[in-house]
Amino acid sequence: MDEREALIKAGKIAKRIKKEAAELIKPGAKLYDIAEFVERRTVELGGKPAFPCNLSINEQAAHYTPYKGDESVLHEGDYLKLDLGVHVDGYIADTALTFRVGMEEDELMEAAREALENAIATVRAGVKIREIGKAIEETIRGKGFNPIVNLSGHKIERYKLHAGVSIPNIYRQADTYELKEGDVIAIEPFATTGAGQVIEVPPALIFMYVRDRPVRMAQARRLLMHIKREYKTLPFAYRWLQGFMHEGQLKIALAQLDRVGAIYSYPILREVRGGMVAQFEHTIIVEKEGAFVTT
Ligand SMILES: [Co+2]
Repeated sequence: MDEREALIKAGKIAKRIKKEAAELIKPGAKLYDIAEFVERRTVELGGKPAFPCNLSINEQAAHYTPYKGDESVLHEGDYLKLDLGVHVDGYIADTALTFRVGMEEDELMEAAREALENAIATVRAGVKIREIGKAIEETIRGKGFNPIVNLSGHKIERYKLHAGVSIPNIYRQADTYELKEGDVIAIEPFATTGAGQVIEVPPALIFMYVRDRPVRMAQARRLLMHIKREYKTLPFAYRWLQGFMHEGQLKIALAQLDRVGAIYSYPILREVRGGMVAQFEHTIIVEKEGAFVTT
């Protein structure tokens, strides 16, 4: 299977899971069950999770993933962002959509969805990425909402979810990177009723390996080896490690690995004024005359 085939396969799996997961999204559904379903289906359909299933609600923009013992449930009217990643041999599909639990799509969701459509319409080889930011910003502001300015899409490479280039959600003169044929990018506009910024809030439930670093604690060394082998350079969930060692030790080991810079932690991203947040995301292969949407 070549790169393009793997990207397309990962995208097809992600598309199918989005449809299947939609059936589970109703008042009273447990976030834990939805995340486990998404990740189990990823494997059953021939992929692997490229990152933990993110299920972020209302003012949370991203990076919530349930843990074992998590009793959180959906409530009618919640804005649920389902952000999922599938990889096939390291080739990644990253896609997200927003549900209004028990209700129809509203204008906030429409703003984010249309921003994504308009952004994709600008994509072809030779275009500067500020054109993407411009399309997103104009669409969202045109509908009376704010884009989240400190969140962005990203270039994707094999086993690298964020490969250096950020794909902006607003227009900035300085975003002059020119798209090349064959580039893989994720575009992910966020629209909010709030101020248009996110802040990090604890806890961190998602982590990623960065580099080998010396650590004192034997359990932390053992954990780091396990993480490298299982997840390579892709993000992983706290949930995936519950049961690998005693939970008290796991927390200490993760904190130690984070402190020495062996792993990154990703706290929850919350809209600064508590505004509601909607997000849509697709992964795209840049072509000479346009965009091939894999998801
Ligand atoms: Co993404």
